[in-house]
Amino acid sequence: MTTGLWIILDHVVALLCTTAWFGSGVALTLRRTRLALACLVAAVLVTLVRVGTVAILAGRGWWFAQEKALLELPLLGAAGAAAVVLAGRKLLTTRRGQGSGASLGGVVSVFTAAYAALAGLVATFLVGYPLTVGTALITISLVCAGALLTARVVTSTADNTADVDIAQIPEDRGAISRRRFLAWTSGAVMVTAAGAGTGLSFLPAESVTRGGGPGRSSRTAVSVADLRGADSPAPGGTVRRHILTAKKATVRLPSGREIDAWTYDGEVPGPAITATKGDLIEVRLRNADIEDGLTLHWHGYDVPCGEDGAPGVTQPVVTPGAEFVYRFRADQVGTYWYHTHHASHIGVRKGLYGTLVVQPRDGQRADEQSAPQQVDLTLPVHTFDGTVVIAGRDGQTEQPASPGASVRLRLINTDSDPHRIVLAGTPFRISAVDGRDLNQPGDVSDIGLRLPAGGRFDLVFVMPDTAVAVVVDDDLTGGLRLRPPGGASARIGDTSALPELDLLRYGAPAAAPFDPRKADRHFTMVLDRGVAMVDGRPAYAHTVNGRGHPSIPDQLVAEGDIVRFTVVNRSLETHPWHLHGHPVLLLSRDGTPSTGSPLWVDTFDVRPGETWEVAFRATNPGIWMNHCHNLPHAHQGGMMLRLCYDGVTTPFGGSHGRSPGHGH
Ligand SMILES: [Cu+2]
Repeated sequence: MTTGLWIILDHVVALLCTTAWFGSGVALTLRRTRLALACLVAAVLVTLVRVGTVAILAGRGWWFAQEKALLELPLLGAAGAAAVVLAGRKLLTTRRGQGSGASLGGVVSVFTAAYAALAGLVATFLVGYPLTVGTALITISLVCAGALLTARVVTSTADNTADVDIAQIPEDRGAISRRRFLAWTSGAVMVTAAGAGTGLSFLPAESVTRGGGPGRSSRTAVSVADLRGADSPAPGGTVRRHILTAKKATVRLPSGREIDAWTYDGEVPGPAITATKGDLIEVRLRNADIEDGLTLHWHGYDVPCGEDGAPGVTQPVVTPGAEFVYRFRADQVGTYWYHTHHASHIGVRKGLYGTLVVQPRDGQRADEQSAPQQVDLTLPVHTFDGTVVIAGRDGQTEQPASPGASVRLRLINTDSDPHRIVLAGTPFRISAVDGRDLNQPGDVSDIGLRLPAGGRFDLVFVMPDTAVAVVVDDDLTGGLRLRPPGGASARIGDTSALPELDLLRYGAPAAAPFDPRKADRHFTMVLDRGVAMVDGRPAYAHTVNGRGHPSIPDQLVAEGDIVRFTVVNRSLETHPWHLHGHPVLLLSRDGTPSTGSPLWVDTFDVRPGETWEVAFRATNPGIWMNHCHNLPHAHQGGMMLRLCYDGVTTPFGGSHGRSPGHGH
């Protein structure tokens, strides 16, 4: 069973556990002795099952179980044991026909166990990992407050009904004043503890984590504003100049449907930018009427930091009437894309994206040279109001392709959720992932491919005599059909049952350019949901190590470092993790090492319960966004932090920067 399923099962058991303890408490107060006993037995059993599920989660990784093992279970265990002793014994004697079954201690201890179970569940959902002293103090105080309040209610009810059995009110005044003193003192202690806990949780975080490496050195500072791209092409290259004007536009899709889009140049997707390796790409971005402002980020393209398009970090946001010129050499061959990085959960969704494809300089790739025809299609997949639009076309589109033609389909996921891609009708190879060629990719067929948000696959095959279909999300009414001229239409069966290809086992291994075991720095990012500050406001955030942007500490690296990330997903949603400026090498998933071709990616999908190890070499100085590419998670939810090179500063304090006062 996957860790994701164990997480869900543990939540279900925790819920059952809470219900059973509350059930027992309520039945006790209602004098339903048999029911109370049954619920108590059930509660104890479910609590024991919970110990088992937490133990299994701990086995999968301490991150998954920390607050459950250190806070929830001890609290529940203590209260539950008291309940068994105080209420259980009484209930058993009652079953044999003596007494009413309820006692003050019994009722209070059973309810306290119920509060402990509930508090644990709430702590998991609201706070999660890591457990802090503040959280622990607040939780314990709340449970104790619940216990005291219950005792108060039970005694006063018993006073009113003159029920000696349940209350066993001490008669002498001395005892009453002792009880009052005890109640006041414990109340005061609880309030203090809760206050201290709350105070502790508002303490500012460390502004920087070093990942086990040295701290900041005294080296001379470089500003990101000076880390700009080359201003001339490589010998033999040309300059590719574009002016992109961002504006709102009504775009008419082939089906006749109109969408209110935000566009680069009135088009969705924006103008395709293409180049040959060594060319200089120069893009002048102008903003006509996007009030929120925007930027251009070159997704997966390792441009110098000043060209990266992170507002408030590498440049100011481009407001209406303003412009920004991006200039860099096309040194990386492959399939990439560009999009705004400002409030991108709205901007990209509404259409501020386009494609970037760089071809090798020395003509075709070896395997494509002998082909009579070449078909090279760039296919960004985007969803507008629930409709999948491929390369600007909705519905099903057809494309002619001669038998024997060498075909390359460049699929780009410009959405925030993964897409399932099936290429039906021919065996094919995944020749590149995220723009980088794989080592000895083999032929596959009848298989589903999971394309993470922001990711790219280059699918390569020789066109057969019959039609070929690209099916997205198993929807046979849409997608793309390649058809030999005069050939029959593709007859494609249901694709939803096809298994998913595991890229970590695809292709042949090859030596890495560095030894990832000798990492200079190692950062762990535990992804979760919880209450945290996001951009100065409390939110039910998507958190990294319990915090939201911009309160997540910066990760400090030095140029030349080998850096390792452990990314753990405790939440119930997929997080496509994306580091700017560097591809990362996938090392392992859930402890199982990658055995296929080296996979250098800029986005990897961390599904619920998964733990990924990745590594990269810090060779591109700058201040880089490191975030979830589910854009609402990043920009609304706060799942975004920065990787900072030692000695690099930014003059732009803005939306992606740390809060004022944390500048460098
Ligand atoms: Cu996410």
